[in-house]
Amino acid sequence: MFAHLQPSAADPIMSLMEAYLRDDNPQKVNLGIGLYYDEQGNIPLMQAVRQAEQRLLTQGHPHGYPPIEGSAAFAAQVQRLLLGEEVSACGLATVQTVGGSGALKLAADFLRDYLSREEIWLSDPTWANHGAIFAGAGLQTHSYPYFDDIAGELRFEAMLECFNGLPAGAVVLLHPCCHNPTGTDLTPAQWRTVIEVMQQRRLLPLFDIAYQGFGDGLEQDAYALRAAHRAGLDCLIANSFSKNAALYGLRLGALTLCCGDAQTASNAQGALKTLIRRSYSCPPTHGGRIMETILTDDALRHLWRSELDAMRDRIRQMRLRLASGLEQGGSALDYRRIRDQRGMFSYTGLNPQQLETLRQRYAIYLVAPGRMCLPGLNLNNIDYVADAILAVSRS
Ligand code: PLP
Ligand code: TYF
Repeated sequence: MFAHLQPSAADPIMSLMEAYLRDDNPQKVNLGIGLYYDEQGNIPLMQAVRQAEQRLLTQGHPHGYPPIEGSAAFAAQVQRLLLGEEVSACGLATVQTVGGSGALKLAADFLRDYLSREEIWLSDPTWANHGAIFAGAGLQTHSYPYFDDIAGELRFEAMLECFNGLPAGAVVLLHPCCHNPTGTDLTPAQWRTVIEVMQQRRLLPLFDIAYQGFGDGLEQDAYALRAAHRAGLDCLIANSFSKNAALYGLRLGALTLCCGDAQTASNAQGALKTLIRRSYSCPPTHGGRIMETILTDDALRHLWRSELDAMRDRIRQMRLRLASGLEQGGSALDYRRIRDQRGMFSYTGLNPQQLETLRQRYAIYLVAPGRMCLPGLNLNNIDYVADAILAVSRS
């Protein structure tokens, strides 16, 4: 029955990680997969998460089934985090999902089955899994101009021109902060322009926010979402707690629909529940309980935010130090990209040959084409990495 199956292409980011793990060079550096590592090179267990887990363990929760949409208290906290402390739940439908990826897959099913959408526009470039998730759900994927890798700049005018030419109702996926893979974001003024175009052209934004807190802060990174919501734009928001609470393996995210009025939101919630029920029935409970515990307790919420601030600051320090090493060493690479881009990633502009040499000669792993995951840097390896990049990119 299964004998006709052929080997599948491996996920390029995961394969790179495996190659890194197999590498026996003691100086190896992993700047590939999008994970936050601390100064010691470990995935952190945040103190806020540890304390919430201890509290949950003391309380003792039997492992019954949660509601199909996850807990209502968790959903209310997600809405505050995304749309601001004072947001009214009226007009919003939020469901807990299996990570940010689960939110995107649920959004794809909803767009296809309930809004009869057959297409979606993704930024060029974008996270590779976007194409796979939407195509896998039967939508045709198109791209809109986003980043010029030669000039190292956002293609803002070309992007607007594309949006202006889209048919009414077209779905556009936007990264509100910390664009993956380029690290290049829109300014608040550019977001306001995009939102105006979305309104005029009656486009439907799907915001994918997987790195809230890693750009300029939890509030600042939500600018686009809040501006769209204030403008009364209907939209979808997929968010993830994988990175900003380091809950990767617990698979926690949410999908929120901004629907305008309470009746529409209630109908939308019903549609999402139907889609969840028929695919995996209900979400896992533990991650949602942890985040609900943190976000509903002032002290834990404050602790989480301060830990996230420290993670963001550490990445920033690594950016500044690497950029200044490259500048002082006379690298031909545009060090300003590393310095100025936001979030976990930099699109360095390193070419395939340079990437290959970094990997073969120095055991330094980046994702093609030239995406560096900054948190893989720490005080023990940053000078080694700077010297290696200088060696492959001296002018
Ligand atoms: N969206 C983007 C842009 C991402 O980079 C990621 C993961 O890295 C996700 C969504 C999905 O996150 P999760 O691991 O929570 O499924
Ligand atoms: O872009 C990245 O590196 C992250 C991590 O199947 C990741 O998205 C990579 C592959 C994958 C899931 C997460």
